[in-house]
Amino acid sequence: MRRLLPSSVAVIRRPMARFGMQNSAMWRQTPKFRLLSSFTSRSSARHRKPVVAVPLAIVLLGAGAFTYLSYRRNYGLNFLGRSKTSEQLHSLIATDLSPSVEFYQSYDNTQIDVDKLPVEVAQLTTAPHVPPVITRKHPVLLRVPLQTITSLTQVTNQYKYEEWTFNGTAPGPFIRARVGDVVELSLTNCDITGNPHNIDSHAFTGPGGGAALTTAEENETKTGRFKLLCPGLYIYHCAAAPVPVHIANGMFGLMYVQPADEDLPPVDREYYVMQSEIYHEPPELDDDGRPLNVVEFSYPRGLREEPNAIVFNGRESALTRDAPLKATVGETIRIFFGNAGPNLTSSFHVIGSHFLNCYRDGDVVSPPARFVGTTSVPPGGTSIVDLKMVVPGSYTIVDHAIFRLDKGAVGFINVSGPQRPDIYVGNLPPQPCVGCKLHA
Ligand SMILES: [Cu+2]
Repeated sequence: MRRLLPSSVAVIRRPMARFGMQNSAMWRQTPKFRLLSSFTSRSSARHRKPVVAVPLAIVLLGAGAFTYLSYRRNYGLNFLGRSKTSEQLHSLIATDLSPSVEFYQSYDNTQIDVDKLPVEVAQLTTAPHVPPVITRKHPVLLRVPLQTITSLTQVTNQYKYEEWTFNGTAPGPFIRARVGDVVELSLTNCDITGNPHNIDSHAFTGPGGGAALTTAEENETKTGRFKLLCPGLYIYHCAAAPVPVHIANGMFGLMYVQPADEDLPPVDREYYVMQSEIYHEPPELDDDGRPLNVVEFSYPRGLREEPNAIVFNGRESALTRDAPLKATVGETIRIFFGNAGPNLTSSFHVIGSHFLNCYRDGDVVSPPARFVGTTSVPPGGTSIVDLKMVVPGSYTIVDHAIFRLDKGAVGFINVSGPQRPDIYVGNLPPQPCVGCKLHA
């Protein structure tokens, strides 16, 4: 009979014998058996103690109910199992994600008497400088006078190029305004080539971004008024035909529309940096057969998207030899960055630093991204980035599509101040690599 017993029973009987329990009746009286059988044996239900089973059931039921209710709430269902209405969901989205959108949308419903607004003339700056923060809390009629002028500029270390410009520089002036302002933009065409010009500002609301109202022939002035409804950093450019030629020749700049309530958190310095491409033909030869140092626009290269040069602030050495950006250890700097293109997306990056705040796409209403390394800025797009300069030295501004550094896409931020060996140190002094364009 014992031989027929399952091996598990035999296993139980061996310890029973060891503890002097010669039969199963004795074993069933032990607390250990009662505990084990409360989980495993239906026949021993009369011995089960509620001390263990009831709390366990409560915990399991509670966990199940919590999971179920969380699921319903996440999928927009109330506690009775009914779906929230679309209005309720819309209200939730508007409240949770974008509290300022409705506020700014109210601007287009508010009629104002423009002639009763205080009048100001915009303070315009050339890159890399930015006008001071606007501190007033009321809208104004903001006069922005622009002129179109040609300018023969040393765009690369090798060549000069006749740029078409707003106010004499490419990029054109930085325009700073505030939501609710009415920009009165007057465009005077002083271009002796006879080309018409205009303004398409991405900050303006209406057909063509203002182009149709501002197209000015040679020696003509056109004026338009544009109420600023949306905060953010926007590019403006000429949109006279053929548009790609006018942009490629240098007719672009940045307009920053400050939020109505208050501007971004203050920083120690603000800079204006704009990326663009230059497309040119090979130089013509002079009477002695030597190549000229002046080149002209190449439509075929523009069409093929093969720029000869990719530059910051209009020319190859704008932020290197001519005028690197400056900062001191401990300062936070803000770069208002725009990409005029006309063709290439920029992978904007500052070597050795991070974008503490990155207001992607120039969006100053949403919370910024934090500690970003590289941000993507398409042609016609912008980004605002804040950097805290912690360690002294030279920091390199690049388009991280890194072959482009050989086409001129390099700039520097020179940071002065005491060393920080606790953060950045080597066993030998720093030694830039020979011939390197990235490290000054
Ligand atoms: Cu133009």
